[in-house]
Amino acid sequence: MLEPLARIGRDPATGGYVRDAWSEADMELREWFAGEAARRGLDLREDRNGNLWAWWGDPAARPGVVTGSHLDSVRQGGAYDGPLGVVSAFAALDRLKNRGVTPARPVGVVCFTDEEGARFGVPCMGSRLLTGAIKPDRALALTDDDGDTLADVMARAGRKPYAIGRDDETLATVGTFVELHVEQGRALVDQERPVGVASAIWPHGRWRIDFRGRADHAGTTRLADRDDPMLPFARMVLAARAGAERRGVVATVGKVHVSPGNANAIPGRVSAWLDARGADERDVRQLVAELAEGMDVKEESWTPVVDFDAALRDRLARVAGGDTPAPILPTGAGHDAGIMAAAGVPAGMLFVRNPTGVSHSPDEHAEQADCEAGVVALAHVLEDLCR
Ligand code: HGY
Ligand code: MN
Ligand code: MN
Ligand code: MN
Repeated sequence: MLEPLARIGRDPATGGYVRDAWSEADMELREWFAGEAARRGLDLREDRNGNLWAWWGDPAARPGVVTGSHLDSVRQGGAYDGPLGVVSAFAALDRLKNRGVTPARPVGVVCFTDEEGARFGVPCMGSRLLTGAIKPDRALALTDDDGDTLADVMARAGRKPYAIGRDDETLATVGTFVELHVEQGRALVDQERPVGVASAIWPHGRWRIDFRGRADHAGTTRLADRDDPMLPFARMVLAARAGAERRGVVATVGKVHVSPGNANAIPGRVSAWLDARGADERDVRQLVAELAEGMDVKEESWTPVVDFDAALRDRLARVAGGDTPAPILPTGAGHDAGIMAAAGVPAGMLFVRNPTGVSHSPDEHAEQADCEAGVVALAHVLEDLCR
């Protein structure tokens, strides 16, 4: 199933994926999802926020056990972050059907919209809207690099932007949510296990920092006369690294916009995105507060720590692990499962080993045998949760 997906949104020059929310690639991914649902006779629904749900059984009768992930990607991302969870969800359903299992509860496969926030900057938009973690007005006004708002692009995609927002009816269909995901670090490699279970998601956030100066000629403007925003920007990047090291957290500046963008002119403005995360919220908050002093900083998103339900976590580890319970690990990556958990939905996660630990890059990988182990574990988990 990963194979037909592999060409959608792929940049042939790099082998990386560009799958922005509501882009042409996203539309193709949605079609793929609809096709997989139809092939299995599942009932396909798109909620008001653009999340896709494929149901085996009717969740109106009884809240279901839902699994899935997302199909969008970071820019130049890998093939597995997101898609592995959706593909494994369908494959786990197939496995249950082939074994003649008739679940006592409805089982759903979900594809959340815009998990990465690659286009509008706020991650997990689909699950945030669904659970009310972001206000519709704020979401609709977010702009992409072309200046188009979320409202614009949803309308262009034939959706109703003014219908988005907390959706209790859809939420009520989700009794339990389990997201399978490629691991984005090397813990499972170190522990020599193909499948693990998430204990927690680190608190994390994104901030926009704007540096304004005065554009001028690169050849004729004396150094002393310059107001060059690139200099405070560079100091901020170094300070973020030093502060993160001091506090034992991580900080990343992965997106910068320099305008107007002339090789032969001092820039007038530098806009940077800071991503900071860590095990302890206070450390992350202090780092950002220290960096922000005297600067034009705007918080784009903040996701508090998520501790997954301990009983469900242990149950997943037992059922997914086979003879020995699966290892339990925290993660610095954000996921829709975290947003659902924060909204009070019983939620958990399975991780599948990634041999290099690399993610958000075309080098992201998972071995076929480990993917299969993930599907088997997920099928066991679904069967157990449906009891
Ligand atoms: O962790 C992230 O950057 C995103 O939520 N996947
Ligand atoms: Mn990701
Ligand atoms: Mn992901
Ligand atoms: Mn000139």
